[in-house]
Amino acid sequence: MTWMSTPYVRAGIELDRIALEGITAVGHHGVLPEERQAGQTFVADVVIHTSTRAAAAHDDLAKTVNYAAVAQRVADIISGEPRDLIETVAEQIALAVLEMSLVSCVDVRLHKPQAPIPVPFGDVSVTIRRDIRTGGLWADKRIGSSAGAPQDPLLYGGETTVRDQFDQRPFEPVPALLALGGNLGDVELAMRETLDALDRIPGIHVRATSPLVKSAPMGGPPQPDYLNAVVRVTTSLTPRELLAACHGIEIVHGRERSVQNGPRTLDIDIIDFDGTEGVSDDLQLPHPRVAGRGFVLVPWTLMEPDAVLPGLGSVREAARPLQETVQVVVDPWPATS
Ligand code: PH2
Ligand code: MG
Ligand code: MG
Repeated sequence: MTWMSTPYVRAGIELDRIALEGITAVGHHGVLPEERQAGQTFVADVVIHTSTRAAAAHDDLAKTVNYAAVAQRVADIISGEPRDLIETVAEQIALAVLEMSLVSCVDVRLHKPQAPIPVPFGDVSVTIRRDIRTGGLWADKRIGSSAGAPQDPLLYGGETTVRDQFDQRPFEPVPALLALGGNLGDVELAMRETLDALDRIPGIHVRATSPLVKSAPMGGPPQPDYLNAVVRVTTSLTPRELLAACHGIEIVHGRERSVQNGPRTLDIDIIDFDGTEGVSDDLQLPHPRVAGRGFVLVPWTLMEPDAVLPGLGSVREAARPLQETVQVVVDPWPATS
């Protein structure tokens, strides 16, 4: 294989490249029924644009992209759901790799050397480049099953006008902390459905969940007790897109915003977005009312004992005097059956 992709430049610096060539698997992609039936060999070349400096400095696999994991993902997609076009399969591969940690850009070349072409030929392939900042990620995701779904971040705008830092797309997936809560209806079910819904949104991955806790309502009118939990996600959405995604899930679960601090079926708050600090009319980060809220701090420190929040410091210390305000009801949550 002689293909060497061109460098990808980020902030004026050429990124390093990890190239995986000739990943081979049998797939059933194609327009012809025979292709769907019999299957044939597909070969993928993948070039990952990333910085390898930190990994090299520490000789640490955790600081780079594990090419074995990439190869497995790519092979799984080739042998997975049959598609008509190699364009579609290449796209799926690019998006899957782009969602892995530390990947800024990816080039994919997908070959179909046994394609049904009525004249002798050597090879046929498509080559695409996708990077995390161009918005191509979200536009292209619309090809997939989430196209037009209510949680589709494109439906919420923010792609064209950059108002402030909350419209800045991260260079690579970043950690964010979400707090879930509610006190009307089957809240635990709504919260479990939220985990699924979040994970299905392109650019959001659920990484960890806290125990489920119960607490008396803080503020607002007299109302039932709350169930709460916090969720660690990684995301390549902008803060405003993440907020829109959370609102979309709340709406699907029948959330109505009438009384402030009033009873609700489901509330999803962004507590922290990779340490971003700022205020706008629609969002404040970190969440301004975390101090004193045992129903956020206690589950958070149970999930991440060493967590720190800008402006608050150690979550463990902040949670300590609030232990008695919440009761753990499901741990681990969601319960493993
Ligand atoms: N959320 C509020 C107001 N009060 N009290 C508890 N116990 N749990 C909550 O999630 C909660 C609250 C506003 O979002
Ligand atoms: Mg809230
Ligand atoms: Mg809220």
